[in-house]
Amino acid sequence: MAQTTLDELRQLLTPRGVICGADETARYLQDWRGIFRGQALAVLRPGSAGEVAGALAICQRAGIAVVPQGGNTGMVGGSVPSTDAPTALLSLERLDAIREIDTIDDTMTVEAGCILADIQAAAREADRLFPLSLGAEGSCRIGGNIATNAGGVHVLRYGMTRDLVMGLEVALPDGTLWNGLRRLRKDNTGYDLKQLFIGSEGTLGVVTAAVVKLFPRPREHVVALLAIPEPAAALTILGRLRQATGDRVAAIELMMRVGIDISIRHVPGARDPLEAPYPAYLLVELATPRADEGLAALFEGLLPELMEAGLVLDGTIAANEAQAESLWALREGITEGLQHEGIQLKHDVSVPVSRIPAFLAAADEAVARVSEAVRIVAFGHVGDGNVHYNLILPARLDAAGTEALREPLTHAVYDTVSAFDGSISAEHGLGQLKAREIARYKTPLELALMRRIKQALDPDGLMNPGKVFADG
Ligand code: FAD
Ligand code: 2HG
Ligand code: ZN
Repeated sequence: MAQTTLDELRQLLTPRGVICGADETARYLQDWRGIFRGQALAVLRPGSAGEVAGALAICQRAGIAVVPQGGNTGMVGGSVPSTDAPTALLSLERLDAIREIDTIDDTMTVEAGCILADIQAAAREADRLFPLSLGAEGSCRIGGNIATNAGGVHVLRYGMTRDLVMGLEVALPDGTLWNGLRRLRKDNTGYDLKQLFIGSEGTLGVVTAAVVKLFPRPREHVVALLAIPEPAAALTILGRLRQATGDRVAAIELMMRVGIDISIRHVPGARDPLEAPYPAYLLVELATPRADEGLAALFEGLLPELMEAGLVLDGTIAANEAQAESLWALREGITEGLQHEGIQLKHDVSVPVSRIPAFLAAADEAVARVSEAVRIVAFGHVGDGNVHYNLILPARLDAAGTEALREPLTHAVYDTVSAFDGSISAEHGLGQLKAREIARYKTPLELALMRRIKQALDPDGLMNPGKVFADG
C-alpha cells in the first residue's frame, strides 16, 4: 500500500484503527476452521459508520480491494482475503453500539459489529425476543449475519435474517453512506434496496447498522429429545406438533446417531440421555409468549399417540433450563466436534421439506458410489428443509488421495441436491468455497443478472473479490 494511502487511512481512523504487523493481523487473516488463509496490506478497524465510508472512499481511489469482516465465524471463507489483489481487511468489531430499542415499534437499531448474543440479551432485558439463534451466536456479529442472510434454528417460526431486518445503513464502495434505517412494516416505494445487500456477502457494500424486528418474549417453552426410527418420521411428527400446539414449534432439528456420538465424544460433560442408541433423533423446542397455554401438558399428551404409531421410539423432556441446555449442547456440539474427526467436506444444502427423506437416501447412495469409506454426518434444520450433509474422509488418505475425492464427492452431493430441486447453499452463503461451484447449478440468466447487479454497485470490483463470483 502506498505510504500516502496508509497515512490517509491512519489520519481518518487514528493510528489504533490501522494494523499492519504480521502478529497482530494474523487472527483476521484466517478463518476459524484454519482452512482459508489470506493476505492483506492492512487491517482497518473503523469506529463509526462515517469512518467506514471514509475508508472505502480512500481504498477506492487507491484501487485497493476491501474484505469486510464481522465475527469471522463464517463457513465458506467469505471474510478472509482470497485473491492476490492489493487488499485491506475491514473489521466491523469496533462498531458495537446498540443505538436504540423501541418497544412500541418493536425494533432495535444496532451497529454492524454488535455480537448476536448481546442483541438477544438486550432484547430479553426489554422483555422482547430477537429470534435469530445459531451455534456461533457468542462470536458472530449482526453485520455478518445480515451479509450472509444467516438462518439458524428458528427459521421455521421466524424466518431467515432477511425476514428480521427492517432497515439498513450501508457504506457503498465509493464511500457514500446510504441511510436506509427505516422501521416501516409496509413500504412499497419501488425496489426493496436493503434486500440486495442482505445475503450479498460483502460484495456490494459494507453494512454499518440495521433496524431489526423484535417479538414477544416466550413465557413457556418445552425442549425434548425424541428418538425416531428414520428421517421420514420427522415430517409426520412436525405436522402433528404444529397442528396440536397451534404452530408453537420454534425449532425442530434432525440428527442421525453418528452426530450424537460425535457430540458425546467431544462436548465436555455430554452424555446420552436415553438408555439405548437409536437410528435418528429430533430435538424439539416448543415456545409460546403466553404463560397459560400448558404447552408441556399438550406435548406430553401427544407423545403416547406418536409412540403407538411407531413414530417416536423413546424420548426425554427437559425438566429445567440446565437439562434443556444439555440437550441443545448435543445438537450444537456437532459442528465443533466434527473439527476433531478428520478432514471434512461440508455441504450446507436445502431441498423442499417433503423431499428430505428421499434426498438423504439418494445422497447416501451417490456418496457410496464414489467411496464407501467416507463417513456421512447429516443433521440440521429439518423443519425448513436445510440439511448439513457433512462428509468425513478416511484418515488413511494422503493429501493427493484427499484431493482426488474432493470434487467427485462434492458433485455427487450437489448433483443429487439439484435433482431434488434444492440449493447448494441453504444458509452459509457461497464465499470462496462455493464461488466456482455455483456456475454449475444456477442458470446462465440468474448468473448474468447477479453480475449486472454487481457491476452496477461495484463497477471496479473492489468489494470482497473472489467471493460469490469466482473470478473476483
Ligand atoms: P463473518 O464470518 O465475519 O463474515 C461472513 C461474510 O459476511 C463474509 O463474506 C464477510 O465479508 C461478510 N460481512 C461480514 N460483516 C459484514 C458487514 N458488516 N457488511 C458487509 N459484509 C459483511 N450460519 C447459519 O446461517 N446458521 C447456523 O445455524 C450456523 N451455525 C453456526 C455454528 C457454528 C459453531 C459456527 C462456527 C458457525 C455457524 N454458522 C451458521 C455460520 C456463521 O456463524 C454465520 O454465517 C454468521 O452469520 C457469520 O457472521 P460473522 O459475523 O462471523 O461473519
Ligand atoms: C449448524 O446448524 C451450523 O450447526 C453448522 O449451520 C453446520 O457444521 C455444520 O455443518
Ligand atoms: Zn445450520
